[in-house]
Amino acid sequence: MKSNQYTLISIEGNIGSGKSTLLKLMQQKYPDLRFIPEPVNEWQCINGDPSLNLLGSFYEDSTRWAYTMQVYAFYSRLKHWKEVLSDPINPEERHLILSERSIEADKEIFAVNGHKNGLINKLEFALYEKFYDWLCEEVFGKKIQKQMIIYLQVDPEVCHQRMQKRARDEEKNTISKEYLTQIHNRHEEWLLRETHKNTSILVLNGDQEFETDLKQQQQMFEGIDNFLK
Ligand code: TTP
Repeated sequence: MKSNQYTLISIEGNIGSGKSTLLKLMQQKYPDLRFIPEPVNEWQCINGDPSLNLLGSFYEDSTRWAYTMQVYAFYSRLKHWKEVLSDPINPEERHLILSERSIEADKEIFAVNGHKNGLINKLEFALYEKFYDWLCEEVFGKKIQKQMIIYLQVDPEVCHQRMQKRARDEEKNTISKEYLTQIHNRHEEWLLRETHKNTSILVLNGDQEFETDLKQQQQMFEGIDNFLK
């Protein structure tokens, strides 16, 4: 691998599957990686103004806001990526970047699902794809040499229970089990049935509680350690 190239490791999975928890645990275990958290809080409060809540608007009127939500998710993620990629490279580092979801997942999961179920119309999807293709090439170019995906596969019913427990205001009464099943099916299609170039995929079952169950955690990390070797 060239000195300015990275491998991207992204944690993928349904809403409420436990990606943030896994990212936090991985941050503790592998402090030598670069990390990119997901900028959800930026979607809830544009310009620091809680009355400009894009995530809330999206769930209140998904057809009106789905395209805008995806454009802004793309923009905010790209901004973080640029920052991380512009940090000087330490000659000792492992050239691995760990991220909660990825720009590709935002498109493959949320934009494609929104397009399939009519929340994003044909014109909006064509525009989204145009700047997606161009900007990804501009920002990543040859910097990401390889991609590794950790797919946290969780039953949509379990995701629903975890979501109720964390009770994010915007999602509480708006995300149905049907929507979680759609998002789950889209993950399965994208990660298990479509072909991927230059990408390895680890499927981890996350149905069992793993935040507090150390035995379960240890089992998951055996898989992750092997995958990252
Ligand atoms: P997730 O990326 O699933 O994050 P999470 O915090 O729910 O994940 P976990 O519980 O596994 O830690 O989504 C955050 C919210 O943003 C969720 O309501 C779905 C929404 N969203 C979109 O609508 N479009 C997008 O492109 C993304 C990335 C998220």
